[in-house]
Amino acid sequence: AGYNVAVVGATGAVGEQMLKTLEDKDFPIKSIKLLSSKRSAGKKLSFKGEEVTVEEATPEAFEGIQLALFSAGGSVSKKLAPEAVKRGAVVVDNTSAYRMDEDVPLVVPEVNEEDVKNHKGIIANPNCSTIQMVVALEPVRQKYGLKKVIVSTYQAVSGAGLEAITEMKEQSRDILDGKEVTPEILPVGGDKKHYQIAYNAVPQIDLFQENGYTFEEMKMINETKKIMHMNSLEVAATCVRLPVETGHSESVYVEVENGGASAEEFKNTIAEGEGITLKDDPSQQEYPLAIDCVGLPDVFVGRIRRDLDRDNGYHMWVVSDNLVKGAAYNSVQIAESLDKLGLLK
Ligand code: 11C
Repeated sequence: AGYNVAVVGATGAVGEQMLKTLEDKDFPIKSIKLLSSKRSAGKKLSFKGEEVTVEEATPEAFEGIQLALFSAGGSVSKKLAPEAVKRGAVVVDNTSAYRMDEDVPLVVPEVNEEDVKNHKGIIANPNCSTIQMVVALEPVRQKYGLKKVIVSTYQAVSGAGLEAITEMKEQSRDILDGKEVTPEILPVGGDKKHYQIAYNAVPQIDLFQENGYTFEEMKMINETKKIMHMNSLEVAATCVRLPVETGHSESVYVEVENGGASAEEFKNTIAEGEGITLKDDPSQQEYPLAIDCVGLPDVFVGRIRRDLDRDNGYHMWVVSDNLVKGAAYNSVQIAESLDKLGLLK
C-alpha cells in the first residue's frame, strides 16, 4: 500500500530534506520518482537504502503520480504543477508561485490543517520564515487574540540555496586568507548588485517591491494574514540575511487583544502550542540557538518578555530549521493531512 510519489527538485537543498523527511516519517509510498532539471538528471540519490536515478522533470513524468512535492523554484512550478494536476496528482508546492492564489490553500497544519480540504489540485507550502512565526503565534492567537505583529528576521544562507552556502563558506575562507572577494549571488541572484555575506548582515532578502519592502518581507506579511484568516491583522517585517548556514531566527513583537497575562503565563501558553519547544531560562542562559535547531522539526521559542510599556505587548525569539519545518517537513505534514483526510486518490 502507499502512493506513487514524485519529488521535483530532488537534488536541491530542500529536496535533500524532503527525501529524509519522507523516510523519517515513513510516509506511505508505493513508488518514488525523483525529478530535476535536465542538468541534474542522471544523478543518483539514495532513498530508503535504494539507489534512485534522478530523471528530467517533464509533463509526461507525472503520468500515474498521485502526490507531487515541488521544490525546484517558482518557474518550474508554474510550468509543471498544472501538468501534474492534469494527470491526477495532488501537488504540494514549496515555491511562492501559487501561494496567494485564491484557489490555492496555504497551509501550516498546526494552524489551518482544514484548509487542505479546499484544494483544487495545488496546495502551497508557505515561506520558511512565515511558517515558524505562525506556529509560534497560533497558541497566542487562541488564548489572547492577535492584534499586531512586528518581526525582524536573522535568516540563514541556506534559504537562498546550496550555491549561497558555498558562496558564504568560500568568502569566509578567502577573507581569513587575506584575499579579495567577489560576491556573485547574495543577497539575490537576480538583482543588479551583490554584497559580501561573510562577516556581514545584509538587510535584503529577495527583490525590492514598489512600496520599499522586499518580497521576503511582503511574503511574511501577506502569507501570515492568509494562513491565519486574519486580513485585518497588522503585520510588519524586516528581513535580514546573516552568515549562518541553516536555521532562521526571528525577533517577534506581538500585541494581543486581551492583555494582562504575565510573562510566565505567556510562556506556559507558548509551551502548550503544537510543534513548539519552549527553551527559555535566563538564569541558565537557556534560549534557542540556530545551530542547535538544525535537523529538528520543532519551532523553538525563548526570550519571552512582557513589553515594558504596553500590558498587551510581548517579545519573543523564534528559531527553526528553515529547510525542515520551514520547507520539507511542513510539505510532508501537508501530505500526511491529505492522506489522513482521504484526499489522495
Ligand atoms: C530565504 N525565505 O530564506 C527564503 C527562501 O518563498 O519559498 C524561501 C523562498 C520561498 O531566502
